[in-house]
Amino acid sequence: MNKTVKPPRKFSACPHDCPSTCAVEVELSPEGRVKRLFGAKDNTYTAGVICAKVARYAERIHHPDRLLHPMRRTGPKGSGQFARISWEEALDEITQRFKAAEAANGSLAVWPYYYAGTMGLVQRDSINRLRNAKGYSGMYGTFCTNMAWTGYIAGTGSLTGPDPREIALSDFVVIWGTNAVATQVNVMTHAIKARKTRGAKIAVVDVYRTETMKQADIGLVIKPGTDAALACAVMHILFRDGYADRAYMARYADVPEELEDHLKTRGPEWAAAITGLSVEEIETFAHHIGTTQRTFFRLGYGFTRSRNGVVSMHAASCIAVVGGHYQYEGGGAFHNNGGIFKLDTSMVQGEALHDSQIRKLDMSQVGRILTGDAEALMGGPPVTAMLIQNTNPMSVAPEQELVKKGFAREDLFTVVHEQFMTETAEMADIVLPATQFLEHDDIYKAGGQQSILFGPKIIEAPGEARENLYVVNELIARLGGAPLDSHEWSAREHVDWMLQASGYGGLERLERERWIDCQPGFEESHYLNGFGYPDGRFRFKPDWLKVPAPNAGPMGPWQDLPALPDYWETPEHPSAEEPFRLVTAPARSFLNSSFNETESSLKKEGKPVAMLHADDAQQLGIAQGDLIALQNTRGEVHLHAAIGEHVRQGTVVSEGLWPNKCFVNGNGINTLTGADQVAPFGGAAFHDTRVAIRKLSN
Ligand SMILES: Nc1nc2c(c(=O)[nH]1)N[C@H]1C(S)=C(S)[C@@H](COP(=O)(O)OP(=O)(O)OC[C@H]3O[C@@H](n4cnc5c(=O)[nH]c(N)nc54)[C@H](O)[C@@H]3O)O[C@H]1N2
Ligand SMILES: Nc1nc2c(c(=O)[nH]1)N[C@H]1C(S)=C(S)[C@@H](COP(=O)(O)OP(=O)(O)OC[C@H]3O[C@@H](n4cnc5c(=O)[nH]c(N)nc54)[C@H](O)[C@@H]3O)O[C@H]1N2
Ligand code: SF4
Ligand SMILES: [Mo]
Repeated sequence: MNKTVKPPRKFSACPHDCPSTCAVEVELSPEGRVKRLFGAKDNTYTAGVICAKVARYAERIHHPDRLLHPMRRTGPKGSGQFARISWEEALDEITQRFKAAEAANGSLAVWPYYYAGTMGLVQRDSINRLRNAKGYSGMYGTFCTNMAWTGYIAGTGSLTGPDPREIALSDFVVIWGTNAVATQVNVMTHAIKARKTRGAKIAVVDVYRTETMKQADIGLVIKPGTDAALACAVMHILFRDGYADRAYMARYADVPEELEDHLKTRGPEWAAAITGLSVEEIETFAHHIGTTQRTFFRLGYGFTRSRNGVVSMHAASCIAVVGGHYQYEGGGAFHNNGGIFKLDTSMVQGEALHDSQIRKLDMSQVGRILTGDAEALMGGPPVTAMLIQNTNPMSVAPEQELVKKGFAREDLFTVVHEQFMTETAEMADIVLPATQFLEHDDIYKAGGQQSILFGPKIIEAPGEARENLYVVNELIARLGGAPLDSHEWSAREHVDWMLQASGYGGLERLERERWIDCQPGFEESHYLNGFGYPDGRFRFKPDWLKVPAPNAGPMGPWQDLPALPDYWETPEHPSAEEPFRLVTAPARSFLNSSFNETESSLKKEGKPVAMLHADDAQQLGIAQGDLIALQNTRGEVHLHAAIGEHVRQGTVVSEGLWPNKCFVNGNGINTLTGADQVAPFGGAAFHDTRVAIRKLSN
């Protein structure tokens, strides 16, 4: 029999905004088309596993709807009417319009806007070099990480922690506020390994019965935003029943006695009333934690997307200190490894040209900003020109009614550099076609694991699609930005410089080795040499405004933050008029708004629905599949009801992000979410929305 020779696989890294940052292998056809993607077996975190949507990447990269040419709007804003133009024409027009915007209202009138559609450090962050070279308005990136990072760093003093691969060496894996099966599948790989090899138990804390919870031994479905109450009760029990590690706390924590005293009134009965759990559920969970040295808390983002999310994250992270779990292999609390890499991105971002006096506009408040809200504009000039890369604010940003109004402004000149005709691109004056990750070079650093990875250009881009770096470099040249050596570097030159400057050798090494494992040793990872604060002590009682997390100054009602871990009732607590709490959790087959253009993902997800508890549905006279309205002061969204026992009474969950046009009234789910800044350093509370529900029709 003839053995078919398989073509060698190419190596890359998944560029998407996902904590896993998988090391991937790419199978190409003899004609050089992408066939299928695989997880690299020899990367010890990826361990041969990637999610289904990225395995099917051929569908996204060879999609017939890829943008292929620059285009200029010919009809009204949002009409979808565009005519093809050349790159030269497009860049000339952008140059002229940005110059005009600057002449009329100063350089702050131009607002480069981006997020993490690609996590590549060159293609994602170069736009900041344009900003810095021209003195354009700054952007405060608040979509995602603010509450989670601030809450975690509040305790530990650094964004590091136990090696995430140690989940496989744990005896009790607590997956808290993350739907790992959908959002970061590799957590499950290691958790299931712990179960198979060590008989580990898995617990999941969420607000509905997710696919992750279905795989757990202990599933705790709590009321949204009540995680800190659960955490307090768990710590109360650890102190009460002799499981608290007092010797450890005496050495490693700030105020253990004060915490113990404070928690005396925060027992399981108190927490049961707040969380909706039974006292028994809380006792059982705490008992497992207390009796298992190797308890690994994998703390996600989901439970921090609330107005009290910082407090929830901090409270959950405190448990591993009270129980002393951080000392043990396979134990402790991990959220993100962002602090271990220390990659120097100053040349990519043009940091030498940065002016710290320039306003930093809150990206989540894009709706308020574009509709002229003076506070959101920080008292400065209006925004009249934008360059948007790697993000789709017409779908993903809160307060959509304002976002739509803003982007419809005739006096706003919008450039969107995109892979697809997203709902944001539809609002543009100029649309530019972008490459996908296998069509350009870039470097990636993981958040949920420990590698730096290289993703080389493997195939040619379709049509005239060009990388983000090209657009940035061309615009700086044409607009006459302040000079910097790196303005003309290629992506490979940037990556090489970054690696050299950060002590990782150069690109040649990374290309040869495919990834660099940056996990510090056991003692450092487990904070055995002390936590990240100067005195080495974990903070049960953080000085909130001094938490060493990325921030743009105090925001939101920070004065009201509790001093010690506590339940902090959120301002948008359900009321008589708006009695439900809406959680807008991620869909398994979409990644934010990415993949909602691929057939297979759309087919798997079906249509947008609101999951309701059967008793709530009955009270409202709503039957399975009925068309319903979710409504609050921000707007109204029409979608179908999915009734079951997987959510609690009072909670409604809608998985997304669906394109706005998939909703019956054309209003996407972010019509309902708010852009008020969460204390103490801002962020958007996507899972914390009060709504009323009414039936529209069968
Ligand atoms: N398939 C898929 N993967 C993704 C994404 C996606 O959209 N789809 N998004 C990517 C991005 S940008 C990010 S940041 C990560 C985020 O990944 P995660 O850390 O998983 O965070 P979320 O996706 O926001 O929400 C996770 C879970 O939090 C739950 N949750 C909401 N409110 C609460 C609460 O108050 N308490 C508790 N205990 N749980 C709560 C939600 O029900 C949801 O199941 O995932 C990435 N991966
Ligand atoms: N209701 C609700 N809203 C949410 C969330 C939620 O849980 N619920 N999650 C929030 C979170 S955590 C996040 S991170 C945001 C993310 O929201 P977005 O920032 O919009 O993220 P994506 O949808 O991943 O990517 C946006 C776009 O980037 C484009 N893109 C990818 N790579 C490149 C590239 O190399 N060049 C260019 N020019 N474009 C590229 C993709 O085609 C895609 O259209 O959404 C937030 N919005
Ligand atoms: S799990 Fe996350 S990092 Fe891995 S392939 Fe899927 S989207 Fe990419
Ligand atoms: Mo995110």
